[in-house]
Amino acid sequence: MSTLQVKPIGYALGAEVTGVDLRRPLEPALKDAINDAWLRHLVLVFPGQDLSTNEQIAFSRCFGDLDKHEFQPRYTHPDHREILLVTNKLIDGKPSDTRNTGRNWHTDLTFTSRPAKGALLLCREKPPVGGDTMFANMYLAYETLSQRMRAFIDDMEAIHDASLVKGLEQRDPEKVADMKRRNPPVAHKVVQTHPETGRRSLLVGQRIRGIIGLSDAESAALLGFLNEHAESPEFIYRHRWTVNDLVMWDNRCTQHIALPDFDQRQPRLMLRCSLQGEVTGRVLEPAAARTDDREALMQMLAAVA
Ligand SMILES: O=C(O)CCC(=O)C(=O)O
Ligand SMILES: [Fe+2]
Repeated sequence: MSTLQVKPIGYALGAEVTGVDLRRPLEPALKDAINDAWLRHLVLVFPGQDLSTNEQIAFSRCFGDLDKHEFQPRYTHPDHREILLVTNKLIDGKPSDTRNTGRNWHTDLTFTSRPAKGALLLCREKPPVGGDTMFANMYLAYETLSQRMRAFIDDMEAIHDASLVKGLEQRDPEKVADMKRRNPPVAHKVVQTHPETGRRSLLVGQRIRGIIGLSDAESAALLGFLNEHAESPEFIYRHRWTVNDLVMWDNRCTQHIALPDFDQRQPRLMLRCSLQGEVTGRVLEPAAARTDDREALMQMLAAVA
């Protein structure tokens, strides 16, 4: 316990945590210290953690119930539903469908009514260069907006849509259809309040179809501004992976993007546990999921708003 060290590694967010062996059960005081550091730094990096899948699952469970990944059940570890495989390696002789996971700025599982509380991603194999992941602090993104803008967006709801996940066209169409069927569009508040810290943050990203109650043009302009603001370099920590880094992010106040800046022939293998979050969104009419006609969709949404 006394050896736990937390060292900031980014200006906006991110800290490296050393002096702890995550293979061993955590004492309550150590767990609390890690949780406090997590709430303060939003992204924790634990280097040199050579964890088995069971050990990763056990450590992750210290921070909440684990998602069984029902939103996309076909991408999990064959023996552990709690582990999502994010990899470009061949699976059953075919290119993995998760090889392009996270290629646009997003907060995990906002295309469900229950976005993740957090996630713990373990790097097992990585290309010699590139394949970094960037994280952005969404408290700062919110707090640096003008008071007028904050008041303007306060009650707004955005429509998050699984079909806007980048790179779906490169995946198995049948699995994509299944994922879309399971995940009709969902409305989430643009401004979220963190259940533990009470701080407000911005929930935007590139998986949003529009803002309820605004015209297409208004929606596009506002989302364009908010996304550009949220992606400002001063809010970002960029993680350059080393094998056996475990990175744990608070998904309630951050967004992230996995960069494709590496040789795709080089293996990259990441194992993810997702912490189950609270229900913060409302599922929209199933009919909304079926139409591609934007005008009809907006009318339908206006009717339910
Ligand atoms: O592969 C990565 O670096 C992150 C992918 C991602 O978005 C995720 O696992 O949630
Ligand atoms: Fe993600």
